[in-house]
Amino acid sequence: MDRAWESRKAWLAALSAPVPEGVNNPLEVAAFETETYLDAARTGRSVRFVPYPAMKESYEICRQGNDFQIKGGQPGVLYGAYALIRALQAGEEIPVGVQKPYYPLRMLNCWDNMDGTIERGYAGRSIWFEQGRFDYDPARIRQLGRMLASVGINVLCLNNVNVHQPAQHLTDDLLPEVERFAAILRPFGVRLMLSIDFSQPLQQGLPTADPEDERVAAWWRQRAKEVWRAVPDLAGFLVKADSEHRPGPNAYGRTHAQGANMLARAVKPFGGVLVWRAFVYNCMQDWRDTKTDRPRAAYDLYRPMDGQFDDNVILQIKYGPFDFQVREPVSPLLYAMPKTRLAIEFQLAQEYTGHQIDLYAMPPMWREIMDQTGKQRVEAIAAVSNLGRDDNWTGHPFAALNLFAFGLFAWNPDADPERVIRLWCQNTYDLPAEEREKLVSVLLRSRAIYEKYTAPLGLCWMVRPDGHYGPSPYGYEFQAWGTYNRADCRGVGVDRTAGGTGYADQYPPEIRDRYADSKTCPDELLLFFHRLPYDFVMRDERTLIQRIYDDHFEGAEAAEEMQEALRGLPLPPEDRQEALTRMEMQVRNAREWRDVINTFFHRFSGIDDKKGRRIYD
Ligand code: GCV
Repeated sequence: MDRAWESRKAWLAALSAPVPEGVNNPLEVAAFETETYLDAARTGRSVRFVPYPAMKESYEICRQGNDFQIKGGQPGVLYGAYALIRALQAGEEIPVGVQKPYYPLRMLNCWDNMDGTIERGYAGRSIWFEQGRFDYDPARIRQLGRMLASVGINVLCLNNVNVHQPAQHLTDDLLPEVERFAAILRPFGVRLMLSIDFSQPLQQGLPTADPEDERVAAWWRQRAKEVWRAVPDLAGFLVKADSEHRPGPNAYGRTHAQGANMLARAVKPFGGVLVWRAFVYNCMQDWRDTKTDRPRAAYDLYRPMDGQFDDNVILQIKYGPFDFQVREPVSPLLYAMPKTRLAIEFQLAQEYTGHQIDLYAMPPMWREIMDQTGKQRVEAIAAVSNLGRDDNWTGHPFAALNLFAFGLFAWNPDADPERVIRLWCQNTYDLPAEEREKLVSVLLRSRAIYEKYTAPLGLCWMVRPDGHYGPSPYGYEFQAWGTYNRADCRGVGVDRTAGGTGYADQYPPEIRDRYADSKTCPDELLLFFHRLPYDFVMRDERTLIQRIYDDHFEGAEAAEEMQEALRGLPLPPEDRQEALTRMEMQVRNAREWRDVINTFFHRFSGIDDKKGRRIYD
């Protein structure tokens, strides 16, 4: 078995020895990790563990000089051990006192297909599926468990929400395989979840998948029984229904609450949760129809159902009303379902954010989102995985930062983006402080830079259709996906105020009012909420068109500056090579975006750049 991945430990650089087989539970892993890292004989440091089951995922670190004590439940002690190692490795203050995760459910959603491909995967093939079956190196899955536990992620959904081969996961012959996989992750406090296909009873010979039909409900109860018999600590099922051609309850005239509750009741006896995705919209829209507005869809559908979901249903909502765009306002649904358990969904896979070629460190974006949603409304968090079989796990070696940071934000949504980025750098590379700070600064700026050279001012969707890399300002304009910028010679943007599609009215009044007025709407969302002429004067007194030109020139220039900064960094050779190769592609991509978008708007507006920079005709 090729073990090249072993030398690429993402942020676990300090942990040199692999976690051996036969380390059976979080406490044993914690003891192994601290023994290896602390090397008591050399450093004089020691750790004592005090198991305290009632603390479950929480832990408390106490310190007396070089002696540490970690008290906690399982896997709390393990989280404490990793927090201690992280802090020591970074030379940070030891997090003494009781620490408790903010979200009880902190989940990675893997869009892995059983044929070995990964939907929107940019780091190679699946780490555990190939040719319709499980195929993995157990040592690598142990390392995966260690990576997840080291940042507190406690659930991994194994298969794509688009369940293309529905029968395959839940057939009896595969359940023992699922359990073997689950057993490898168990010592790391990571439980599995499975995506299921709503229409599965049809494939198993039932004449219907109607959730109100007792035969269907009985079929799911039986399946749940078999699945939990095989994998007793399975966390639950994840469902994408009535979305992008996936089957769902609407086909039978039933609501999503009826569909979700039927499944929730099947998994309830086993302590399972039913995670139901709210990513539902009309993907067969007519572009000529200016009344239907895709961002409205989830709120319009689910808001009336608040209070109708069973208590083990969690409604999983993407952070924005579209689809993981570089810039979207926070989904209004997150404010609107007080009687429903909610999860927020992020995407680490860089589908619209540079394919793990372009640098895009997500913590600054998450900080904004967390600050806006009032995180108290949400009790679970999920992110689409950016992992794959590439030796370095994430394709771009720096993309691992996003997985690391996701875990830390899921544990503490008040996390400071700069601190998290620095902590990743410190735990990944042994760089002199000055060089490390250069890397921190590049990563910290990377999202703002990417935003500048791609779609302007909250427009979204100017990306090439299907693949979603590179510019195509009209690529989605006449398509069925509900994603329009409506640019013409008079202006650009969509009026989503009360006089337009009314989307802004879905927010609580104070937020609605801010967005609905073009004078108070934040610049970065201006064209999301308003249709404006090119000579519209913005708060900083630049015209809209000048701002578009400036951003695109500045963004492409900043990409070149990042390239320059990276060239000088003494990173490990493989990572340096990989990062520079991808940076070269990013600079090309940024120039392409700059020129395509500027030319597009120059042709429509007929207005020249005030600074006389080159815009192609
Ligand atoms: C898993 C977007 C992606 C799809 C993805 C979907 C979803 O539309 O392009 O690949 O499907 O989101 O989140 O379900």
